[in-house]
Amino acid sequence: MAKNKCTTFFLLILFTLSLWGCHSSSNIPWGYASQSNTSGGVSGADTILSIVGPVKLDVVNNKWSSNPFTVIASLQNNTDSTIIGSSLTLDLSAASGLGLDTGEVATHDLSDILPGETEQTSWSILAVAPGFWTYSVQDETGLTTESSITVPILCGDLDHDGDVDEDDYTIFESALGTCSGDSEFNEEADYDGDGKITYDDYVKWNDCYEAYNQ
Ligand SMILES: [Ca+2]
Ligand SMILES: [Ca+2]
Repeated sequence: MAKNKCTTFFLLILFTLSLWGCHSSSNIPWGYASQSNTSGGVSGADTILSIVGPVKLDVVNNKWSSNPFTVIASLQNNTDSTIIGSSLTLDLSAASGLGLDTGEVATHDLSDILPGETEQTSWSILAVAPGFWTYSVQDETGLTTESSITVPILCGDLDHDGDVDEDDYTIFESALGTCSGDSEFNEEADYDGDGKITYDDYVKWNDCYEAYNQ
């Protein structure tokens, strides 16, 4: 069945928009200041492993901030003997939207930890997709602690790959002119929430595109 009359009304808009060309997306360096922190920890018999990292990435100029972000892990030695040759390993296997930043490695060696002392290390982690992601850090004895971060969906990022580009426009275009209930209706592209994907929604999508690509 054809799309309803809403579609007909927007045939002209479709034609007009077909003349619109996306700019090439530019690689703008990501990374801004500020992050809110949380900490978690699991007690071993006499050793405490804890993580400090952001609970949520902010969105600044329609980009994740800060990205990459930093996670710090600490190993506290409450025993009466020195911990020698320990290491901590970051596990992102359960967090498909996160990856190690360029040059980063999963396992970091620690200096020897005297009784009562704490050693820490940090990783640079890159968010690559929106979602709620849980990661963990483990020492070689099996002591593990985990933390989570929320990576918000960017405005206009209809394919949820962390950018606003031609691919997102293609998704928007396929929904343009549809109404709620149509098979090609995309609720996420209905920025004004009126149940129709119209030129007004396009203007809002384009604002997102311009913000991301400025
Ligand atoms: Ca995208
Ligand atoms: Ca709308």
